[in-house]
Amino acid sequence: MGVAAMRRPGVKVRQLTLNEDFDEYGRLIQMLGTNEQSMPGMYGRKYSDPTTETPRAGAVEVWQIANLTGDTHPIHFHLVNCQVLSRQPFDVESYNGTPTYTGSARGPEPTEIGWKETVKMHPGEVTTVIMKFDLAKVPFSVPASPRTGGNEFVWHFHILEHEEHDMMRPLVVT
Ligand SMILES: [Cu+2]
Repeated sequence: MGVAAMRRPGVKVRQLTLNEDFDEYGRLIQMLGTNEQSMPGMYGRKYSDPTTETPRAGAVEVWQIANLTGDTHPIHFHLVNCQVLSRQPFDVESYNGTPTYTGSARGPEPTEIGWKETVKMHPGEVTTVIMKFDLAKVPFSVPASPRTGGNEFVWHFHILEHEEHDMMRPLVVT
């Protein structure tokens, strides 16, 4: 897989975000989101909010994840391994759901060529990854998630403090 696959008809491209806000106690809270506002001026969504990432089983998808926060976040995808296609700087201040790029894209670092479970996403950059959502073949039937009704996994920040508060979203393969 690579950049050519990204342009192939049928490869869904999702625009996603890493977000920072304050919770009701004034504590810093980190959230994942899409490029559609969840509330005026906010893109972050809670883990318990309705699922937005629902790839079809067997589908190849490209996720372009804009980091709107001030930190680098290691983002882990359950079920799939991915490949890093690129990282590209954008203007965080003017982000309105579509990034305005401020420089050219660069490929993965030499140490991260190949399959990745967790990918570093730097502040002020859109990190683009590609992955194929094959369900595991198991010799038994797996019941649907009682919460989402699908094959529910997660994608999340891989440091516990942020993962639990609340940088984790369901990933439901349909
Ligand atoms: Cu994980």
